[in-house]
Amino acid sequence: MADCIFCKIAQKEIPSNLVYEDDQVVAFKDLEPQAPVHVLVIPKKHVESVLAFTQEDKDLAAHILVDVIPQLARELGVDEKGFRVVTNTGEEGGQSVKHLHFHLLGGRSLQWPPG
Ligand code: IU
Repeated sequence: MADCIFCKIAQKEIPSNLVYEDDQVVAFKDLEPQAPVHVLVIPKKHVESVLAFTQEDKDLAAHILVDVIPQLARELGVDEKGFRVVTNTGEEGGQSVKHLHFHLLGGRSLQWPPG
């Protein structure tokens, strides 16, 4: 989508610190990391949030959650001690970029509840 910064990152029109890529998904290091491990996992296609998923996106959603995130957690070394996956949604959910992204955070003891 034009003017979507995460679409531009996915298309490599804007540089990022990529840690994973396949035909449907990219993951890159968050520019303002909130934990020693903080990457964003995004679909290459523009989806605004989980609310915008359609039935056609079931395989994509499963791919992100079943394949990509667990693989990345292992590769980034946070699988044994634990990590958090967050997708902020909408204004009160704290979503600042309107392209679906899953934060994968780990490498320190995380507090609950979040602010
Ligand atoms: P949020 O859940 O929509 O607030 O998360 C957006 C995240 O995207 C936030 O952690 C930013 O630091 C991050 N980010 C980035 O890594 N690179 C960018 O070019 C932009 C935002 I814009």
